[in-house]
Amino acid sequence: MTTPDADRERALERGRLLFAQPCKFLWAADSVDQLPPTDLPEVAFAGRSNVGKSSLVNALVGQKALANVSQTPGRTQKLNFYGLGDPARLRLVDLPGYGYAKVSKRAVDTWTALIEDFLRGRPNLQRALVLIDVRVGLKDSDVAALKVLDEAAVATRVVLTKTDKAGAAELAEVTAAVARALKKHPAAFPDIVATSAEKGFGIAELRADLAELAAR
Ligand SMILES: Nc1nc2c(ncn2[C@@H]2O[C@H](COP(=O)(O)OP(=O)(O)OP(=O)(O)O)[C@@H](O)[C@H]2O)c(=O)[nH]1
Ligand SMILES: [Mg+2]
Repeated sequence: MTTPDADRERALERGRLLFAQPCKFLWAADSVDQLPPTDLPEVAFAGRSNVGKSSLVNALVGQKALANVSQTPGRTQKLNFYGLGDPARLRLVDLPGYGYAKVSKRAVDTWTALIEDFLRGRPNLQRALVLIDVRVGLKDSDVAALKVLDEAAVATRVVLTKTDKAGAAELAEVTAAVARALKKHPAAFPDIVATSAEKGFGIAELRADLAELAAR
């Protein structure tokens, strides 16, 4: 008989093994006409500019500089596709940030439309991760993204980022507030993953979660 602990250990091990495989940059798209084929399961990293999407991709795959990271919001300007595994079994899609960026409003509007089109119309999108900075909390632009994902019925995991910057009380408060808001979003799982790309918190759990989606 297996115990829940043994199941959890096995899931963590599957995650560790998958993310220990090579991960390579495949493709960057700045329009939905340029997307790669839909032959592999994909996970999208969505969230406001500067929330830590590219940093989380790097932490998951254990590479420092696969995805471009910057202090200036608006670093990632295209949909960047990475292939995990050799041969690839899962694609990670690092999206531009929505909500705000230190670029023109027109650029933000163009990216927002691109991100929404992608999230709505990608048949092999198995999971969206919506990242929320623990020091910023849930904003209107996040709620708008969660609504798009509800409408498209994309299974969504909310991930808190930069939790190394928050104390335990703040983390618990933000987690509870976000969990309350998620009750209105049927596509979102109720469980929230707290992460720090910097300190490695929550990375093993998230790897285990995503390993469930990889092609066999
Ligand atoms: N303290 C801390 N800082 C982080 C963490 N993750 C990311 N950062 C910092 O946050 C800033 C933005 O990180 P990015 O990964 O570029 O964020 P992004 O969401 O990809 O940003 P855009 O591509 O501009 O939308 C950088 O200065 C990172 O070093 C974390 O876990 N802890
Ligand atoms: Mg980025």
